[in-house]
Amino acid sequence: MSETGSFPWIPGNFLALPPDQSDLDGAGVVLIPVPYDSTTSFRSGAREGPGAIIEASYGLEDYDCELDSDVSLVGIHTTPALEPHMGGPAAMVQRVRQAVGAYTGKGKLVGVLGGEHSIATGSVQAHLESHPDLSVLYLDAHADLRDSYMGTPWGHASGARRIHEMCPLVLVGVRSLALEERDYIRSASLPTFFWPPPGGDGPSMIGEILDRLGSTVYISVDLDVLDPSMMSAVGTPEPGGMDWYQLTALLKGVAESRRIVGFDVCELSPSQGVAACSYIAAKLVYKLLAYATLSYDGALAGDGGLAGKG
Ligand SMILES: [Mn+2]
Repeated sequence: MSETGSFPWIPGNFLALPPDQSDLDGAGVVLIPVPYDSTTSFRSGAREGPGAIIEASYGLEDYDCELDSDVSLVGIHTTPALEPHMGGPAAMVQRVRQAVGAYTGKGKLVGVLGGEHSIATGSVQAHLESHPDLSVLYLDAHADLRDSYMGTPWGHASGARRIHEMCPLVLVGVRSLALEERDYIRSASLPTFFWPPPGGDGPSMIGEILDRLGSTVYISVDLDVLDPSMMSAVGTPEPGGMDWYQLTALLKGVAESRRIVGFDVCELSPSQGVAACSYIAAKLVYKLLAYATLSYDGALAGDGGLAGKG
């Protein structure tokens, strides 16, 4: 070891993993930080989200009690942060598509750390190139179904609309809606699970959501799907949201019967809430990454798989 290499440096990647667990070549998972919030309309600050998630992740345990597994052993490579494109929202969506596509094309499971939720559009576009049968589970307090907002069709208020134009989409957690969005949901018969779900949040709800998804799934999370009592650090905190176990039970349910091929976790705006929010967001990224990895590898069957740990 060189003289400088002997100091106890903290690796600047998700989970602060050593090189043998974070080098690109050996990694099963690639995380792409996208510090971008240029179309945010209420409280900005999501550009600080990816850095806060990565820093908070240093405090996470690699071993996961629920899964009885150290999922970081699959190898998690964190790329440098993607520079925002100041040419406008359309150019930024295109940039995200290219960056994500560079890694999905290598067969990596890619997760995007936002940033505002509009980046999901570019990430889904890239995943569709590798998985034409993709369907998207979109978790958000808002429907994001405006055809255009504040002069652009590529902003945070239109992400779900753009995605629905490309592939099947299921909305879950919605509790704030514009009239235009309600009309679109009705005319397009778009599967939408409002929150709280009228029939309860148990297995039947998860089953109904699964019925609307294909076999290959991309999961897009706006952290405002969680209740602001636990996730206040978001641009638009909507009361009456999911709790931790409702969200993770749904994600685990998807992983048990579908192949999760990619995801994003967006809208952490750390200065708008308590410091715990960054840790919760980092933990959610790790849970999602773990569920996705276990479903992606087809490791769900048998005692060693996710299904055996329920
Ligand atoms: Mn939202």
